[in-house]
Amino acid sequence: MKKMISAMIVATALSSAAAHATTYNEDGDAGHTALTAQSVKNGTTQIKGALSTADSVDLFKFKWNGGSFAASTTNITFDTMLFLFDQNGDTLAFNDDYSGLASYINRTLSAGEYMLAINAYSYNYGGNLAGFANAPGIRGPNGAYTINLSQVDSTDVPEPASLGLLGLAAIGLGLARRRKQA
Ligand SMILES: [Ca+2]
Ligand SMILES: [Ca+2]
Repeated sequence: MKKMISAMIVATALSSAAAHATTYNEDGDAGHTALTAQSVKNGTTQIKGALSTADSVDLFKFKWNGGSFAASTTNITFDTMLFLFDQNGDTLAFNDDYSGLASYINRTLSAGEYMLAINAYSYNYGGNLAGFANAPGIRGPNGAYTINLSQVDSTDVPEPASLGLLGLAAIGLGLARRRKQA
């Protein structure tokens, strides 16, 4: 019974994520630090936003259950660059031009929380997230963008109905089983 309950929880979480693939629209203007990054919602496969002269970097947080992760820019009107950071702000992947001026990154990641940044060529980010602290106004012709990405697994602010499922999925089956025994 315990195993069945755990299996049902995982199956429900997975089917829920698959069925609700969605676009995350930048809320106002995403910042360029871990504190001002925007958390994309569960199941997000596409981010739509814009770079402005006021903040030339947009940063998004997401959780990942592990495995191959990919992100690419499309529908762009400027020369994009993509950065993938770990929780410490260290750069895991970077790409400027993969197809024309569009960017593409692909990296196998362990489970955890990551940050994805987009900006316009050719801002010198300084090798890690901290380099964005001095992000100046405009570094090229900014504008709207779309980022296609592997469906992210979770979010910092999930919907109430899915909070328990996501929490259990993140904690892992072991703890979930212990809770069921308690
Ligand atoms: Ca923005
Ligand atoms: Ca580019």
